[in-house]
Amino acid sequence: MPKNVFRTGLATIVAIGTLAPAAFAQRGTLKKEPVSQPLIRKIFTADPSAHVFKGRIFLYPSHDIESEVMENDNGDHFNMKDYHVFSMTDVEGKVKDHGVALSIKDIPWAGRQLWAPDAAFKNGTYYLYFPLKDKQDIFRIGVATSKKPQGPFKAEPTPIPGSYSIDPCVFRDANGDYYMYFGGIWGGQLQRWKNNRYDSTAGIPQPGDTAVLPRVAKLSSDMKTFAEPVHEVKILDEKGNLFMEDNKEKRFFEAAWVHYYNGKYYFSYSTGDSHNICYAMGDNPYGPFTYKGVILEPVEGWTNHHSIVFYDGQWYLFYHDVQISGKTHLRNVKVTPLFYNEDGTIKKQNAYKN
Ligand code: FUB
Repeated sequence: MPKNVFRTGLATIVAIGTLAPAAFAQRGTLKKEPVSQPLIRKIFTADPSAHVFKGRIFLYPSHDIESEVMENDNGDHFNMKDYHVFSMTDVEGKVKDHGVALSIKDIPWAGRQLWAPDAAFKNGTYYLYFPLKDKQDIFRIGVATSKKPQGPFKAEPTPIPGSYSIDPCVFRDANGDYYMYFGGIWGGQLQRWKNNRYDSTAGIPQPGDTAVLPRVAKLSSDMKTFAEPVHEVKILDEKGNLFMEDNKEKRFFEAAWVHYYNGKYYFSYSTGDSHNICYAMGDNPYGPFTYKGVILEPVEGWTNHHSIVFYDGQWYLFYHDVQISGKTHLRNVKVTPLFYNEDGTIKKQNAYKN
């Protein structure tokens, strides 16, 4: 083991300069003791979308940077300009940085802010899906392709027609159909879209309103267009009612992820300003999904964003916090094992020991 490198929990820490005291190195700027250590320390990474391709776990995260943009509720300070792709054969092993996979300067329709991406594979081609503001400052979802999971990816000349808002998640159903889930309120602009029409004057949801719903559309066989109009995804409480905006601990905010386990579809998401990762279960990819509980309690940092993947006989939850920087817009990705109860519900995770 090289000097200044030591193992803790699920990851390897490389201390810069002199060896830091172990307790500090494990906790960084955190107030609490973490259960997992950052997977990547050379750059800031967030919103990790994990997939298994070619027998490895590939990570498609946001690449956080300090761009000196003032922090606000629209998230202007999340001013990212490219993506790196990472891979590993073991969640406790070396994480390979494959370098820049797509840069904003190579996206013809780009305005600003490359936010949380996702990826998919079909018929020999890898697809990178990404939210980005266009030149009118409206978030759209773009797609870029590569013959390799790590890229580099080449962006299509225009965003996906009919796409909007942020945080795409592409789910492959067992029959080979692909669905894109997306949306995020506040800076993610979802509240401005009603019946798939944009209203720049629509404000953020108010306490008496029904909560804004995430969206889904089946992808066409070319994986670059929607095969149908965008639908709302209903998330219901145990009585079958939609959540109201007031129910901030449970209602959808952003960061959709869909996975399938034992005959059920799991729709998980962030509650944003109340900072939970929650989940709901359903019987088909369109929902409705019934709320079941919290998967991940709030992490340090404002945002909470995750993915769930099965690899080598174990389910994993990828997520992020701000252990290295202590700043909301400079995050670091992490991973922890995920477990189910016998009835198919998910055991709640806490990213900290105390
Ligand atoms: O990384 C920018 C945004 O922060 C993501 O799109 C959201 O999900 C939140 O994590």
